[in-house]
Amino acid sequence: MLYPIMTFSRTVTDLSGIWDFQIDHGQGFAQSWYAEPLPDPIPMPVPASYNDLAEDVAFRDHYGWVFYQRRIAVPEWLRNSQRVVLRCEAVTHKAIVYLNGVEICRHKGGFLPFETELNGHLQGDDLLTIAVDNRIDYTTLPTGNPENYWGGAVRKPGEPQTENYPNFDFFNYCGLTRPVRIYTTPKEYIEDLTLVSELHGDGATVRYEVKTGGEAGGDCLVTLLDREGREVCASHGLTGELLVPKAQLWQPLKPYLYTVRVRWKEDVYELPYGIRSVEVRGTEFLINGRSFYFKGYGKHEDSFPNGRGENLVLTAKDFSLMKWQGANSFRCSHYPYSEETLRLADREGFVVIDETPAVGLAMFFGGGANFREGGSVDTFDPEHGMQTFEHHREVIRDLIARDKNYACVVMWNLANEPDGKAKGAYNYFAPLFALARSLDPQRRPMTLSSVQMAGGPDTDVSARLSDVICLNRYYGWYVGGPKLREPCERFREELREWEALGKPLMITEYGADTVAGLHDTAPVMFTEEYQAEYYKANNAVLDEFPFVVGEHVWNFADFATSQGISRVQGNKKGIFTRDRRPKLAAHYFRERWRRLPDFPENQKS
Ligand code: GCB
Repeated sequence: MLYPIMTFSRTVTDLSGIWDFQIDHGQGFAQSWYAEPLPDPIPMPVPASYNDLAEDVAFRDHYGWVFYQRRIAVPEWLRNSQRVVLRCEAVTHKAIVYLNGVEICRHKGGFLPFETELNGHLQGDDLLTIAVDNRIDYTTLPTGNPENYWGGAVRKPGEPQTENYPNFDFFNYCGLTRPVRIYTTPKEYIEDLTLVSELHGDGATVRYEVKTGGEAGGDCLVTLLDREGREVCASHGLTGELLVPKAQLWQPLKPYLYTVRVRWKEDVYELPYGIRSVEVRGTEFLINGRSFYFKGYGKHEDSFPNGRGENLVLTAKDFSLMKWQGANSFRCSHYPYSEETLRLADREGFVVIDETPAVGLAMFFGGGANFREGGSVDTFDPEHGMQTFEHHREVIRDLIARDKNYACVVMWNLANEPDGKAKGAYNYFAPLFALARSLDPQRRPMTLSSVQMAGGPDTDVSARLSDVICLNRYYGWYVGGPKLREPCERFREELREWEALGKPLMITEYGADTVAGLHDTAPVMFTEEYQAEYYKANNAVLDEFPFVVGEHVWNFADFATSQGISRVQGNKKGIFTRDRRPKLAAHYFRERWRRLPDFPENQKS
């Protein structure tokens, strides 16, 4: 799926700005709000989550439908000569799109784009309405269990959930969270482009495949341009190879991006593209044949008051802070991030673990799919398990379709903290790993992030399926805090067990809640001192094991969550505050990561 850009043959109109908005308390569809101007709208910026943009708890926590609306006009000459496409980058979680009162498409999945052609529907001055539903259940990812949730009000068993209290540890921000755009292409157009490179000696071969929409035939010219825009090599045909005699590689923090330019009939598309290789060999994670060590973070798309609304200023600041610290990577926890973030990561050389929104797949978190004994995909009843599974397949397809060409993406993470030790977990995940492996043209490593309760290599399904073992571990916080020495001894013992498996392992989460400004001479829990000591103790263990290929701290910054007795206006495990001020541990990691090489060749300390 190609990101919309302007080229010699394409236009893009960004519909970002102030839209009309109205919360639906149950009458919106009955009164056909999508057919007429909304009865009582308020102004609402797009892109943004709406939740924090009114001073009202009921508004913030609304659970159900809302309506967004604006007028659009596409010039007649453009409508007649080009294919006009409406593209929503992310609508959380379900969307129904109407033009002049007529439904033109619907979509499920709050973190990946969808698009629809407008040509047959446009009249010249058109009313665009997008109805958005933020409710989650067994058919969505994240999943939600409508009868159960984490925190919140007291409800009798069987009563439907009416509040925005999901079963995962981030606020269920929603709305038109990323841009809505109209882009145009020639009627016959380049639909998709797939790129795979292979390194040999100083050179590389870039295999490509172009998919087109329209009548077959016509010459396709694919050109590789260097950073200065000079042609390096070219090839004809919808599939082919570009031979690069002296390839400049995309390296972590030292990225080189070529441009791949495709011309087919009237259409032109250009894609920034980094040449690099990724491979797991033994217990090493190799990038361009060299053993790589992940230093960085699990993050969130979260800011005030944007919520999960795309915030490029913040993304740029986050990248700057990570560079300041010597971080080289991050994980798109717990859902696919904005494509602008990946494009920037490609440009800046940040290494990315790309994740599906499959979080909450565990009943002990009040979640959806649970894998009961008996070896079948199962929840409370089999129907629900299959619903989750089906949608999981869809998001894997859509995620890889969107992100397959990014050099920064080096690994796919298929789920966060599922119930990995339940017997049904293997039957649930094995087909998903197989699907992802068959879909990724670059054959990247696959993983999932394991919850502590899934146990060690004997019980955790990840041991059998993942190429890299990714552990979320809280030794010295949820496990054993406020002690550090004894829990870290258990951490050491656990790592010894995993070491015997012979696969590389990285920590995808470890952390301690820390209220910025709380200090003490004795490092007590929640102080900045405790957070720093926690990481020193855990890192000392990691440093003993050469098969550990990375450390991702939980979390880069404090972030909003549902309310609950263990959350103080959100999750405070950030190394930075929500407004990006460093806590004590930020300086500790700066010292550590600037010292640890990106390619350590087995000498970490
Ligand atoms: C986890 C989850 C993450 C939470 C974190 C925490 O294991 O993966 O979503 O935010 O723990 O802070 O409890």
